[in-house]
Amino acid sequence: MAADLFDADLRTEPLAPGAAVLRGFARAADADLLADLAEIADGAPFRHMLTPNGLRMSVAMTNCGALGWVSDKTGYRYDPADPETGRPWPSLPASFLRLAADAAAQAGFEGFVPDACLVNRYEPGARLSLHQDRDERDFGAPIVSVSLGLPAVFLFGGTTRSDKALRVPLVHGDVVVWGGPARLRYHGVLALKDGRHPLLGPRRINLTFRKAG
Ligand code: MD6
Ligand code: FE
Repeated sequence: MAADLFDADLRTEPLAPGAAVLRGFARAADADLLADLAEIADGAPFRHMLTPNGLRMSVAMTNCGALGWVSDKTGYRYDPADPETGRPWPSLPASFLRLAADAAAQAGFEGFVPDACLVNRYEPGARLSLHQDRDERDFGAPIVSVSLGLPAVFLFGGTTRSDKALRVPLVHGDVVVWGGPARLRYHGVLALKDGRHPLLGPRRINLTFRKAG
């Protein structure tokens, strides 16, 4: 009985070849992840970046690791320095590295060592429109995406923007691992609904780990 409950709580759901949701995988580490995140946000505060079209993104972002993803009027890039402070991004904490490597291995990608972690903060109404992750140097490494706080609906599309997207509900502690044949599929996040999470209040945090350089 206990084993059955455990399995039902921590199951791996295939999404597509190369993509899976690891339900609850980050829950046991949530307090450590959030304590480390508070330090990261002290050194590199959340900010609303501009898209290349000059629009303010509804999702607030920061980064840790050797490279950080940034967007401004000149386009998207990975930058070793935070343009707001001129300093290197905070380093990747051990708790982040361990979780990312363990999740990747669980999904079949052994030896994942990320050099970039984009941190997305959603408040009610914030959304991320359909996009591909293609600013990384090589597409051989997977992406590991950790959801904390309020639930959200993840859109998982195909290889063209117009392909119909699956709607995948994600809750606190869920991890999506994404690589191989799924690496360039379109995806996004629907507008966050109102709510209050016991640890995070009225927000959702997403940690997206990549090998960017
Ligand atoms: C988010 N995630 O869940 C945004 N990208 O807040 C992403 O854009 C993403 O979850 C690539 C792979 C997995 C992801
Ligand atoms: Fe993405």
